[in-house]
Amino acid sequence: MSDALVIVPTFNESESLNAVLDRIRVASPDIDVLVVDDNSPDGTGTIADTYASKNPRVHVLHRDRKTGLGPAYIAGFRWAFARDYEWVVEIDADGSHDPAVIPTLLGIARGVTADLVIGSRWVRGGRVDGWSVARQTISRAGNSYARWALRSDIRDMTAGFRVIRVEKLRHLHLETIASSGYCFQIEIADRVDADGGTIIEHPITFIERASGTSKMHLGIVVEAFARITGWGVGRWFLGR
Ligand SMILES: Nc1nc2c(ncn2[C@@H]2O[C@H](COP(=O)(O)OP(=O)(O)OP(=O)(O)O)[C@@H](O)[C@H]2O)c(=O)[nH]1
Ligand SMILES: [Mg+2]
Repeated sequence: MSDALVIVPTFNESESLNAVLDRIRVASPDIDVLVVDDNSPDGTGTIADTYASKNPRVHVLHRDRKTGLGPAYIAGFRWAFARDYEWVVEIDADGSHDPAVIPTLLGIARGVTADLVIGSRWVRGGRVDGWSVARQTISRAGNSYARWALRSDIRDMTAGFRVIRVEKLRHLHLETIASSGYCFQIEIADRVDADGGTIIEHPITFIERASGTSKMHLGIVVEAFARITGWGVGRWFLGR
């Protein structure tokens, strides 16, 4: 068992999963991996099982149905809690995050015992490949709004490429997290911050997915906006 667990949430990622798992194994041969699949209709779960049957470090958690990124990650975190990992790594299955960067993010986390290391698009040196100016602007604007509403210093709160210290995760009262979409990432970062955690952003290049389809939809954006506004109002006006 390694001291870190890479968690890969999947929903309909049959075209990219094998390649991403291969790349994780090349970058970090000794690291454990958990695929969390929500009964993908395209057979991603079976692909993960086949991969795991040939690689003892790779595991698969099957969930009955798709309930969003947040619940999938929380299930993965609980799997990690039960096995005493020290670190979890979050990474997308669509090739947007380069697995070769995992050792760098983990090295930073271990070096200063950070609670959260974010692979960040929106710090100096970070960038996005393959997004229109409009999409970049929406992401930047969303992050600016979250930063302002939550009085945070984090530049990329929605980023999904991260290392989190398990001991800190255990403090975050995951049972009270209701965020479903990428708002989940904002909520985790905000809770680590509120808990006095050490947070470091490391610049990465995010690459637009080359295959498969995005799970992003308007409801996810609306959820993030509504929840951030609610938390912000609580903080600004009600002193919560
Ligand atoms: N298990 C599980 N995984 C999910 C769910 N929603 C998204 N994912 C996975 O989470 C990762 C991020 O989702 P994406 O659809 O790539 O979202 P995104 O990166 O914001 O958008 P695009 O890159 O444009 O597709 C991918 O690996 C998805 O397969 C879900 O409800 N359950
Ligand atoms: Mg993606």
